[in-house]
Amino acid sequence: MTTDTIAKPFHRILLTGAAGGLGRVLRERIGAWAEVVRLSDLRVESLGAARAGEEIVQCDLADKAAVLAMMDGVDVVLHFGGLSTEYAFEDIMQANILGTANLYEAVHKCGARRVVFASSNHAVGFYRTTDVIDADAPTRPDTFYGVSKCFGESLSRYYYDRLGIETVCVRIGSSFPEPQNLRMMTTYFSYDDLVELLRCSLFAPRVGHTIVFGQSDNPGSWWDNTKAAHLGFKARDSSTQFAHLFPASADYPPAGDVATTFQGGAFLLNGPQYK
Ligand code: NAI
Ligand code: 15L
Repeated sequence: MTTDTIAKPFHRILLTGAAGGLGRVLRERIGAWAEVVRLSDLRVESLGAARAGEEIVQCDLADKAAVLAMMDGVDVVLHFGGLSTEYAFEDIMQANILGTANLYEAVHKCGARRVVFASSNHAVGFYRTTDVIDADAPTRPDTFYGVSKCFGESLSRYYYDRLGIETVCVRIGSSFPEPQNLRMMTTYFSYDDLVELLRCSLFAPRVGHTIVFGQSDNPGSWWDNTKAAHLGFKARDSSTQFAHLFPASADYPPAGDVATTFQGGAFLLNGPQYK
C-alpha cells in the first residue's frame, strides 16, 4: 500500500488568509492533514492555480453569504485571514470583527468541528515587559487590532459555551523567518513551531476553548503556557540561534521608551495618541 491510499485525518481543511505571509507557509505544510485543503483569501491572484488536493476560493470575510458558501463541506478551520496590523477602526471592524462573526456563524451552520483562530500577542500588549502572564490574565489590547483579537477570543468562547464548537486561540508572538528587532528575541515563533502547534491544536482529542501563546522556547518569555499543556505542544526552536543579530553594542531604544516598556512594543505607538 502506498501512502497515497492511506486516508488522511480530515476530509477538508479551510485555511483563511492563505495568500498572506503565514498562509503561504502553511500551504506548503498542511497537505498531509486533509484530503482537500481549501485556500481562501480576499485576493487569490498570488496563489496561482490550485494544485492536487487544493481548492482556491476568493472570499471577503465581511461578506456573510460568501463566507457561508466558503464553509460548505469543511471539517476544521485555520482562521488566519484579516488585517494583521493596526488600521482605522472601520477597517478592523469589517475584516476582523464582522469577518470573524461571519466565520463562526458559518462554522455553526455547516457543522465544522474545530477552529484554530490566529489571535495575537496584541490582545495583551499593554502588559509590561516585566510582567509574566498566563491565559487567565485579563486581556489588555494595545490597538483596535488587539481589540479585534480579544473579540475573536470572546466570540469563540461564546460558541463553545453555547454550541460546543471547539477553538484554540493562538496568541501568535512574532512568526517570521527570523526576529526583526530586539523585542522579537522574546516573541519569536518559528515556522516549524507554528506548524507543530497547529498540528497539536487540530489533533488533540479535546481542546474545548483553549488560549495558547504562540512562541518558541525563547529566553525571558513573558508568557506562561501551563494552562494549554493538554495540547501536548513543545517548542523545539529558540531565538537564541539569532543572538548574533542583536549584539549588546548595538544602538537600542532607551529603557523607559514606550516600545520597550510594553509587551506590544511599537504597536503602542499606533492609535489615539497620549495627550
Ligand atoms: P498577512 O497580512 O500577511 O495575511 C493576512 C491575509 O488576510 C492577507 O492575505 C489578506 O489578503 C487577508 N485578508 C485581509 N482582509 C481580508 C478580508 N476582509 N477577507 C478575506 N481575507 C482578508 O498576515 P500574516 O502575518 O500572514 O498573519 C496571519 C494571521 O496571523 C493574521 O490574522 C494575524 O493577525 C495573525 N498573527 C500573525 C503574526 C505574525 O507574526 N505573522 C503575529 C500575530 C498574529
Ligand atoms: C502581530 O499581531 C502582527 O500580525 C505581526 O505582523 C507582528 O507585528 C506581530 O504581531 C508582533 O507583535 O511582532
